[in-house]
Amino acid sequence: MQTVTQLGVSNKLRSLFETAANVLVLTGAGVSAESGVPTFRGGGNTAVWKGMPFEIISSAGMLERDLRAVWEWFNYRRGRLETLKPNPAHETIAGWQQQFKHFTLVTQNIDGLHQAAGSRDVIELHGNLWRARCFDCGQRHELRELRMDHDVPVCIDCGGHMRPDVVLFGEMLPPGAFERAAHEAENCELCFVVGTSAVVYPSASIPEIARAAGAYVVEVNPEATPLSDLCDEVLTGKAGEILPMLSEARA
Ligand code: BV8
Repeated sequence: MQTVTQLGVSNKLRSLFETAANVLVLTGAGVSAESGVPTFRGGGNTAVWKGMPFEIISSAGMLERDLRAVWEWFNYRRGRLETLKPNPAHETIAGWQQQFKHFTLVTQNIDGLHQAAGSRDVIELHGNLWRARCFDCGQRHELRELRMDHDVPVCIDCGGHMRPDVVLFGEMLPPGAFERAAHEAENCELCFVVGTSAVVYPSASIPEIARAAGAYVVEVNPEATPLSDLCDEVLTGKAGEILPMLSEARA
């Protein structure tokens, strides 16, 4: 594993960045940190809501226990996101979609900032907090379109109560999302892992799959993670600074 500061990248990565035809990027909360979105772990951040740790308030059990509290938690987060914009990391990744012959963006984030930066066909492993899903008929609707019943959105199609269209702890990922991401990871030459603490599974296994299939895996993070030792190269620093620098190196 080569560890280089954010002042330079290895010749191997520089040349791969020039020639790669199949690239995959996996992002986590760190890619949105410079947009002002709080991360969940690391850097002294431990997301807590009314005394409940993040892994509790964002768990499947809470839906039965207190659906209104879950909606209060997600409404609070959406409120904080309303004014936030994509940062240079999101924008650079959106540009890579046109730059490489075959490009896949897989995100653990639910904030929608990759799409706001112009990324298309994003594989959202953990859903999206701007959408709701009906408990009864399963329909998904943009939250902005829905009326509320005692703080809980009501399905336009069947009138049933809805939940955030987000994967909570203890829940399966959206059907096909992980499988598609794993397939792309098995076929990519170059895999970037940007802004994730790599502790949440099965998402954190995507770079492991890429590495096992022979991809060159590059981590972009100010801190070391459990994944760092598996990576071929670690670029230590902020995504909003390193990713544009990488693109300039190619230009
Ligand atoms: C599953 C949506 C199968 C919600 C999230 C018991 C029962 C069931 C399952 C489990 C169990 N015990 C463990 C599990 C597995 C569990 C898991 O992995 N738990 C962990 C905590 C150990 N996984 C699951 O439950 C998954 N489902 O396993 O299904 C199953 C089902 C039933 C029964 C058995 C098995 C579902 C996981 C999805 C949970 N939902 N989010 C919400 O947001 O409210 S996960 C949550 O963590 C977010 O999505 C987030 O994206 C994700 C990962 O976190 P990161 O993105 O990495 O963010 P983090 O803050 O941790 O790190 C930020 C990083 O950025 C840091 O490294 C930091 O240094 C860096 N950084 C900071 N600034 C910058 C930067 N990097 C670059 N630039 C910067 N400027």
